[in-house]
Amino acid sequence: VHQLSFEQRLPLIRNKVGRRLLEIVLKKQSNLIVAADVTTSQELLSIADEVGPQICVLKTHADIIQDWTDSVSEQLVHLAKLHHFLIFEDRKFADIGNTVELQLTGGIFHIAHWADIVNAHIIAGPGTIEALSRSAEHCGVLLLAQMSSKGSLTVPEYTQKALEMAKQYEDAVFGFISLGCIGEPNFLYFTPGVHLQERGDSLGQQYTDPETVIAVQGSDMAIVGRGIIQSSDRRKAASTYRKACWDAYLQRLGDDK
Ligand code: UP6
Repeated sequence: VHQLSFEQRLPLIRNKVGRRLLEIVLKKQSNLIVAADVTTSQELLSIADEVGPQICVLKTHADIIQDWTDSVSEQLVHLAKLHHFLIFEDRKFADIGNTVELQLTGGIFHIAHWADIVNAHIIAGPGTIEALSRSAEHCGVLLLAQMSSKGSLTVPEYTQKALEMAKQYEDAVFGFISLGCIGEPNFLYFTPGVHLQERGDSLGQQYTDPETVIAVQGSDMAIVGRGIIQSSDRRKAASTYRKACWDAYLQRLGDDK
């Protein structure tokens, strides 16, 4: 668990997008990421507008949007600029490098055109990251080192391999999807499966509260989906989660901060 502040860690981050993210985090005092898991562009854009002021990153799954067009990404980028957040397409790339390159740039999503952050499994080896790192000038990469779901195969040796691979691609990779802090302070740790009320769902998701994830397990960014998305007042829920996540970060630094 790192007690260095985000200010202290900012210059340690090699990837440009990672540093930009920390600037936003510090400015907005928000280490909250909302997972906008909805199926229409209208819902996606209205969530981005509603929770935008409270978040540092909006996480998307473009492939669950039933009416995706380039215009959706254009409007999303507009809202990201307006509310000052980054866009993270949670595509979880996992194929050989050549296919990943096509998936990143082609299809109907053109992810490389609008995503600030993408992520990848390490199962296929470094070629996956190599393909993503070619766009690293304007895109940062996160590696999946652990998962929140029950029965995940990310055993400690696997998590270690993710760390080793990240170090080889530090210009592109600036952090991990993990359950907490798993390595050095020059990487950032993003944790999904965060909820203030629930303990899980019927399909193996396992939830932890923001305080445990950030103050105890040492994660940096909390990714919250249904905890906010299913709330009747998303603005208020986002504000509650933002405060809980930021307080947990301050708690980790020590109360004298
Ligand atoms: N996600 C996880 N666990 C992981 C990796 N990614 O839940 O290990 C993603 C899911 C979803 C979000 O794809 O978009 O984080 C969690 O949503 P929830 O808060 O509604 O469960």
